[in-house]
Amino acid sequence: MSEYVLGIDASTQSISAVLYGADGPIAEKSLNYDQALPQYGTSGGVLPHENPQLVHAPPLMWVEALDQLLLSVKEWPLAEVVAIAGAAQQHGSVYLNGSFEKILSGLSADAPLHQQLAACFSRETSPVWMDSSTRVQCQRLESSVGGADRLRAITGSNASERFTGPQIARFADEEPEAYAQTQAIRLISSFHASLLLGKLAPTDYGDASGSNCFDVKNRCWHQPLLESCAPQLGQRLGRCVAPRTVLGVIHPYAVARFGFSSSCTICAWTGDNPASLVGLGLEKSGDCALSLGTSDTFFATLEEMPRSLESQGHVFVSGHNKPMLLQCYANGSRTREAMRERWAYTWDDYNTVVAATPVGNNGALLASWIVPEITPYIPQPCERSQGLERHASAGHWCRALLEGQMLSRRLHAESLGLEPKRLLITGGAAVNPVIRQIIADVFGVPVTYSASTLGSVALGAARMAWAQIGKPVVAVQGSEQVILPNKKHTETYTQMLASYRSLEQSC
Ligand code: ADP
Ligand code: XUL
Repeated sequence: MSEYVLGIDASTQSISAVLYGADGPIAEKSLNYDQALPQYGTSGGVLPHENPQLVHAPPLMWVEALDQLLLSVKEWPLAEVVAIAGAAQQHGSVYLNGSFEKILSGLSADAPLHQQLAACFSRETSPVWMDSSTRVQCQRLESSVGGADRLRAITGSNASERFTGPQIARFADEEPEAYAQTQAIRLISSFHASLLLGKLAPTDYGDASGSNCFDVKNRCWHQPLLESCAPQLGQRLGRCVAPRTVLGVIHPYAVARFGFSSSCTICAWTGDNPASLVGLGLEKSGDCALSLGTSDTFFATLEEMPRSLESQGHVFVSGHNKPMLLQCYANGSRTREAMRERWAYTWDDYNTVVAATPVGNNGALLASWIVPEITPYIPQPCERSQGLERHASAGHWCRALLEGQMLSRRLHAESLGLEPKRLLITGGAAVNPVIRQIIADVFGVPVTYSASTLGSVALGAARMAWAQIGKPVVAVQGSEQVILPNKKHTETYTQMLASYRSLEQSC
């Protein structure tokens, strides 16, 4: 009998699964939340809100999506899947009442998961990583340990609005009764793992490190930080474990409903970035990647904990259980999409007009943040341009957005001391050849891109499960493209960095 594993990616806009075996990935399947489950009213996987700082999603939608995805892959040899690992968008939290574990353990395989779990939430919506409404709670957290530097030294991050600790603190502050009725809180990753395990699953170090309550050096919750977020928070969050720890065997519900073997094991789920790092094979210290998903993230593997950290970078625990450095940009793909929609273009139209404008845009620059930005910290949507009035064609605007975004990625990576020798790129927008070339030219290094449609997050999760069952991971052959930088273009961009920095600082 063959052996397979499954890797699942519960991302911001969609959920995907990859079937993986001795020769690497075999099949993949994706479900987009907005398209497949329009009844939840999400746009880009989140609930529209008039306040741009409040960004939530319905956890019941994630439950239904997981159920539908696994039903849709029933033709895969699920009975031969020996382990499942997964990853989810980071930081978001799911609030469960006292009935969750009881209902979960008694599920009937004949009814959809979401119908049976509908009454289990003590909070109907979950804040996700795009939420930036917790400034007050962030300040409180910093002062609870004696300031920003101390918090960064313990947790590897500045107090960050989207992080799980400040998000829970705001809920406890504003809805103390609902908080009191919350028996358990899980990260989106450990919530999904719980559904497959049939009981509350622990959170892995990778996702715990995005909470502002985790001691990254000692790999454990930091009790005083938990307490300063909300009463008895440690009890509600449960324990945390090393990435890909085996949590137990799969829920009998999933055996009966989807056809898994009853001996299939469930590994701890992690965050999408820690898993993506594994999927991209970033093992050597200094290997860097730029992921162009809903968020853009720039990340690198580290051998050791850095001694000090610039305020806009985070140290997380990677899927390899090593430190990783990460910067996150909230204005990634959806901001590029907004520019495309402004001119009613397809991506091909977009690329055609960009190709017809000169590299460097005759010095015209744009910094556009349609949602509050994380790197740099910009609390409200804002747009700043320079020289675009003189070059007001669609091509100039479309190019200016891409060039501005990538100049920003280089500027902030350099501020963390990250100067890659080569850069791996991944995420939905990495399919775009114009974007790939601009990245190579702005950074002045070869860019490696895997032309396989497979996302690095689901692949990373699958590789974590595969390694967990003691098998060697094979490199995917033949689908890699290398995009070389054009030296003249790199010079142009290097000269533009200072002007871009001033533009960014003017917001
Ligand atoms: P996430 O994992 O955060 O849900 P993905 O990595 O799946 O996101 O990326 C989805 C994004 O990819 C979409 O928002 C879309 O704008 C972007 N995208 C898809 N195709 C292209 C393209 N040809 N050019 C630029 N962006 C694209
Ligand atoms: C990382 C971050 C995002 C989310 C969604 O800190 O907030 O990258 O993980 O992808």
